[in-house]
Amino acid sequence: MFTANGVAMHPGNDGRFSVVRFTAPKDGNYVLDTTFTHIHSCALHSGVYIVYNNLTLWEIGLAGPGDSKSFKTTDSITVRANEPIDFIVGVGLDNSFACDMTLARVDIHLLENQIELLDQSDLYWPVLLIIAEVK
Ligand SMILES: [Ca+2]
Repeated sequence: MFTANGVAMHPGNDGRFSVVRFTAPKDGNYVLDTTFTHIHSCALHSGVYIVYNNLTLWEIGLAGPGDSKSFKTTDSITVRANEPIDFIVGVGLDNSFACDMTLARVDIHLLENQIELLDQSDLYWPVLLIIAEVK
C-alpha cells in the first residue's frame, strides 16, 4: 500500500543509500513531520536518517515487517534557500539490502514570518479597550 505524499525507497544492492532530497525554495523556518515504514512482508532491518547540511537530525533503525518510526521537529529548523534536507534509507543492522523497501511520508512546511503576520490594528486594539473603560 502506497499512501499519498509518500515515496518508496530501497537501498542499493551494493549497500548504497537511497536518498530523497528536499531543497529549500527560500530562507525560513521549516517544520518537518516524517514517517518511515517497512513495507516488505519479509522486512528485517533498515536504517533511516534525516540529514540537514551534513548534520544528522535523526537516525533510527527499523526492524521487522510494518515497523514504523516518526520524526517531528519540536520547534522548527532554520534553513537557507537551496540548502538540502535529505531523507535516507540504508541497509541497517543486518548489512543487507534484502527486503528493505521502506515508505517515507514526508511533510515539510515553511512557517510564515511572524513579524509579517502582526497587523497594526492588532497592536492598538488593547489601547482602544482601555480608553473605552475610562469612559
Ligand atoms: Ca537490511
